[in-house]
Amino acid sequence: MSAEDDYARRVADGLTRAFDDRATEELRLEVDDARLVVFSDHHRGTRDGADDFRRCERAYNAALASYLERGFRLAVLGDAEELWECRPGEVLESYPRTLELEGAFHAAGRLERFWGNHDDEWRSRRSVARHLHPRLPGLRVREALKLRLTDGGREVGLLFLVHGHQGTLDSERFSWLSRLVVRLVWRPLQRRVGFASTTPSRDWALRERHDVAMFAWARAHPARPVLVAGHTHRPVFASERPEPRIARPAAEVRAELERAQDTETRARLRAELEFVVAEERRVTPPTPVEPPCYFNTGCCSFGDGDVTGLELADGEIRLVRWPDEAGRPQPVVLARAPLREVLARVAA
Ligand SMILES: [Mn+2]
Repeated sequence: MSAEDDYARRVADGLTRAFDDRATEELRLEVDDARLVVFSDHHRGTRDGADDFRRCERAYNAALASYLERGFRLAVLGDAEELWECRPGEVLESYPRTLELEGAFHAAGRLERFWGNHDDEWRSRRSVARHLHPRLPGLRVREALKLRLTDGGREVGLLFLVHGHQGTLDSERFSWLSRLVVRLVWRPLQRRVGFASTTPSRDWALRERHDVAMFAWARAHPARPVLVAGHTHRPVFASERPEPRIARPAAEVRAELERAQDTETRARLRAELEFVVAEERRVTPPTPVEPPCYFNTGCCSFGDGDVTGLELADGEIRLVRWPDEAGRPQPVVLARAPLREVLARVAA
């Protein structure tokens, strides 16, 4: 068996274990009534140089306020707190406003919290009771959730929500070891250097492999689930993987630059060209996701302060980013698809 197959098999085993776990509950939702937003991977720290959420706090809090008002249910899909690097108490004290907003969903019975690999401390009911209950009374943190979608009472599909680290070597088998490495080696280094990062988002090859493994599990599973995960920090939406916004193609900027005469214009265009070229280099070609049985939220710890999430609303599934192009506290829909169509294609 090749290393790739072995990796994919471990991920599949991990996801199947979570899928079959008796603790994994089900929720029924009508396709047209469902109003849910899923965010993941905040990696909230202590507001120091190693805290990836700091830059995203503004966009995330704004988004929560809006979804709260519009009656959405909120799913926080794991790695909300960065507990490999920091202690629970200090993290929770660092973001009182964010917790208040999440707490408002909880008070309304509209919050679902999941644990990821970086906050798997919340597997422990004692830790949850000790640290989270003072702010979120009675909260349960789960590993996974099944959403049975119905259309006029008839079941039309199954969404399986889970963080997505299940079955990975570093997260499940040696989590105590990776945690020590992060806490003792990585974090002091990151604090000094100050760049945003969390495993495995730094490793493009691993992320690619991980996306493929999660997709393969969903496609092969007899229950025909639509897997909704986070963990990779890269949004995946149906048959396309949306890419970071590129203002306009490099060729267009180049053509304009050739015609430009004055220094100011040339300087502006040259800057734009370098910007676009570097952006294009970051982008890997999309992996086709057909049937659309795997969606990824992206994350709430992008280095530029953006957050991405998945909305289920108005009979659609949508990938959104906050803030909008102009930096205003509004969502931009990066991709959308009718939910019935997605579920029908997965069931076929
Ligand atoms: Mn993770």
